[in-house]
Amino acid sequence: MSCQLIMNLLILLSVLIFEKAILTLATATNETEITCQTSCIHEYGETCLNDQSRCQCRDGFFKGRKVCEDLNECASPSTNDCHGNAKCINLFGTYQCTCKNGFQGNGTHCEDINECISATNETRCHEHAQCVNTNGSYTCQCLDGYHGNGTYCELLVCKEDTCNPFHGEKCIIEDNHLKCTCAKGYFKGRKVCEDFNECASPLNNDCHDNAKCINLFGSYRCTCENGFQGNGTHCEGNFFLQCGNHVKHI
Ligand SMILES: *[C@@H]1O[C@H](CO)[C@@H](O)[C@H](O)[C@H]1NC(C)=O
Ligand SMILES: *[C@@H]1O[C@H](CO)[C@@H](O)[C@H](O)[C@H]1NC(C)=O
Ligand SMILES: *[C@@H]1O[C@H](CO)[C@@H](O)[C@H](O)[C@H]1NC(C)=O
Ligand SMILES: *[C@@H]1O[C@H](CO)[C@@H](O)[C@H](O)[C@H]1NC(C)=O
Ligand SMILES: *[C@@H]1O[C@H](CO)[C@@H](O)[C@H](O)[C@H]1NC(C)=O
Ligand SMILES: *[C@@H]1O[C@H](CO)[C@@H](O)[C@H](O)[C@H]1NC(C)=O
Ligand SMILES: [Ca+2]
Ligand SMILES: [Ca+2]
Repeated sequence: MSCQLIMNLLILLSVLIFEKAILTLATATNETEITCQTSCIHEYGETCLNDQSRCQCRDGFFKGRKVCEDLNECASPSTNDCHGNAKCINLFGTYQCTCKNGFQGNGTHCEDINECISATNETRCHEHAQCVNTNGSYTCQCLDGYHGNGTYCELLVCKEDTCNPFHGEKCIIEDNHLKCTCAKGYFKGRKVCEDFNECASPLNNDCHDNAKCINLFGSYRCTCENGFQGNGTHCEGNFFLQCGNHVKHI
């Protein structure tokens, strides 16, 4: 007998003894239970059935062609309980819900963060702006009399070059914006401001009945007619002329 043969026999003997021991243990307790519990691989998504008869795919997995495969709970809202304002993140064997930006909570419940009342309040918006909380975010709105994007607000002032007064324009502040409109004495033409003829109707001027209305670019003037004197809105008969006429009639 060679040494190699003895070694082989010894190995065979120990294997036989080991198998006998397993067999004894199996009959002593429950054979299928042992088979199920030792063969189901948790890491592969398997678990032992309640009756210990066989392996099945555990929660978070589904039966694939060969093995249990990860279930994408995020694919349908019916397979996860993430809040409408939460992001669903699929993980191997499970999933995770995290509130979207601008929301806070545990993922199954998320609520809007009121950025306007948080500690960093003052730095969010410009000093001349108001913080307005919105669902999922916030905005900064320049206060009345200021304009800008909210992170920077500028005092609204009409400057000389804001509008063109030579074209009858006037600068005004409307809806927190600088705006050019037609000044008094002008009306909005097709493109530019055009002169308004106040003399076309007595309703549009205050010239006296005995005055002549003269239309000007952007305004008008009233001059008393011959034989009358005054400032145009009020004209009186010229005393000397009247007197002269009077003399003539005699
Ligand atoms: C094994 O044990 C399970 C419960 O643990 C039992 O339902 C089943 O009948 C048992 N099988 C045998 C063969 O004893
Ligand atoms: C998540 O938060 C909501 C509201 O605070 C609470 O009702 C719910 O039980 C929480 N869910 C978990 C899983 O903690
Ligand atoms: C934050 O801003 C809001 C409105 O803009 C204001 O009512 C509140 O007092 C401010 N809070 C702090 C801590 O400055
Ligand atoms: C907030 O916005 C989310 C979408 O981002 C919407 O699902 C939710 O209904 C809104 N909540 C309110 C109170 O308007
Ligand atoms: C707001 O306006 C200021 C000045 O024009 C600019 O520097 C800043 O980048 C703007 N911020 C945003 C968020 O648009
Ligand atoms: C024109 O003269 C009348 C009478 O003297 C006076 O009442 C009126 O205020 C004057 N109008 C103007 C625009 O000066
Ligand atoms: Ca999953
Ligand atoms: Ca908000």
